[in-house]
Amino acid sequence: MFSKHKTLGEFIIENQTEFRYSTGELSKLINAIRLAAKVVNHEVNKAGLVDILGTAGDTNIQGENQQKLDVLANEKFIQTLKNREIVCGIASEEEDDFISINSQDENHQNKYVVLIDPLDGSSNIDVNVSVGTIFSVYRRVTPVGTPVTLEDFLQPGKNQVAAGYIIYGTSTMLVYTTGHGVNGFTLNPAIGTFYLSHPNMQFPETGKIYSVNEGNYIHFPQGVKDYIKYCQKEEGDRPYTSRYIGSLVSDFHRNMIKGGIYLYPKSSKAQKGKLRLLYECNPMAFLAEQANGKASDGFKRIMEIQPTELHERVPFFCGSKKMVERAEEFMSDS
Ligand code: AHM
Ligand code: MG
Repeated sequence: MFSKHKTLGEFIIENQTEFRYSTGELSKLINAIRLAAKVVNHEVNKAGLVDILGTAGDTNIQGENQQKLDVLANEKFIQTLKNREIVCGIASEEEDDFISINSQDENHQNKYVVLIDPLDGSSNIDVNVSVGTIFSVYRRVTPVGTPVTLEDFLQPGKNQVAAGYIIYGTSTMLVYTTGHGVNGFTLNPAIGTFYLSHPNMQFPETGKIYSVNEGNYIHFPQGVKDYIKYCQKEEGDRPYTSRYIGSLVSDFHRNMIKGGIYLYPKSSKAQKGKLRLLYECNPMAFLAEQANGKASDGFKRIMEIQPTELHERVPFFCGSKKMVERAEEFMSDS
């Protein structure tokens, strides 16, 4: 029976055998992410107090200014994963290239690669609005013991063995899946322990919330314009409510709990959309599907897409199954 007081550590141990390749390695990896999450949480929480706000001055590969906390979160996650020697490679939104770990040591046996967006929605940091960390885990495809290659990272989302996010919100939560449903853990900051607070999370089949940056409306494809008008129409259970935080993790999290759809379509300004396939869309798509939701690029399943670049972008429609399906109908009709 579900105990409200089960900790993430206990949960990981209890569910270790559910992993397809149960060597304990993936459990250690989730443990390392848990640790890094606590460190980053600590930094995010004190952001308003100390001089770590603002722009670090560097520009990342997407041409965006890096916030200092992005840099910090990136460092913390990479350091934690490196120090524990449990992965063979890491790719991050904040790094131009992937990082190979233990590439000098021919005896290393680590089988997993991790892709992360260390601090997503970072434009929200300096206004005290929720941000998140997103992670995605794959088994490498090249032989164990050799340096990782780009091929290990450019896998379709359906190959993911684990994915999740940390939301630094009114409370901090770690939500993840290893392909056996989605579970959410809330941090008790007083003692630094995550507790299973949201077992078996599920998107409601349909919902009443649509989340999209409507400021870009004029640039959207006709199908998206039509779908937005549909959401706003007075008919049946509509009009829907519009809610957009501008922080994917937070918008996704709310929609999973309440029922809704998140859209970041392509536009005439950004032909491939904005969000990154490998460390934003794929992990969220894996979570969505594991929670009875759906994720698509407007036409096809996100997790079927064969990536060709580390920082590839893709249009993203994600949320309650029926709502995503309806949006897809508008896309194909147009
Ligand atoms: P980031 O990785 O630079 O933070 O960008 C990703 C974020 C998402 O969290 C959010 O949903 C989206 O960008 C908001 O974009 P916009 O401001 O164009 O609406
Ligand atoms: Mg991001």
